[in-house]
Amino acid sequence: KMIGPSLMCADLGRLVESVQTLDQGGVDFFHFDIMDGRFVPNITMGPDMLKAVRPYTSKPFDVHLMVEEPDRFIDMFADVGADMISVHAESKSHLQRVLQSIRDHKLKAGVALNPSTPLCILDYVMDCIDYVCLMTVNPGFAGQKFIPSALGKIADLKSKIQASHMDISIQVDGNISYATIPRVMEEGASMLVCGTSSLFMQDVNLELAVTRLRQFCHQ
Ligand code: S6P
Ligand code: MG
Repeated sequence: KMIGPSLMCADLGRLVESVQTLDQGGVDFFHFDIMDGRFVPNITMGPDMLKAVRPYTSKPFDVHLMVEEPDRFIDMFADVGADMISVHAESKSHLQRVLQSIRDHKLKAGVALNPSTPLCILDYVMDCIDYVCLMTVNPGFAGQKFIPSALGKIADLKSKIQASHMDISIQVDGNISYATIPRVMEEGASMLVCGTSSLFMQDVNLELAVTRLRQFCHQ
């Protein structure tokens, strides 16, 4: 199972230090939440942040674009060292076109789905994607509650992927905690985006938190 810290949940005043601790702690990728204040009612990180921390780890950078027009930002994030980019199916961009443009940059392409969005939206792009980011909360904020219907959706997505014979990973994002990890893993999730629920907790230091989480996920 792959662990990817959601860096918007880190102590941004000590971002480099946190990235180094997580890198040494053995995380598998870093998840960057990019928002435009339109697709979701919040604003977080931008390309300069990726650029600033890129020298401190060689782990893959996963960019989650929660923006209305993702096609406008692919070049921008490819240039600052993204390795994989997910775009929301609910955005205004032409989905197949933007996925192809991510792959044209030789990056892994993902589709992110809001909790209420049906899986059939993936029907005709299964051959264009490397991963699906299933939101298990509504996008926009850290610290929200897990939406229970997401569990059945992971299982349905797993069946869909098997039927397609494609090599597509299932990423889950939103309230991924010690309580929800065993359940999402059982349904077929292999990439866990970890935020305030499992890694960035007020009373646990980051080094300890990452060690514990890795042990838990790999036992
Ligand atoms: C939400 C964003 C996520 C969160 C993550 C936070 O808009 O896409 O990546 O940062 O879910 O984790 P938690 O444990 O606070 O829900
Ligand atoms: Mg995210």
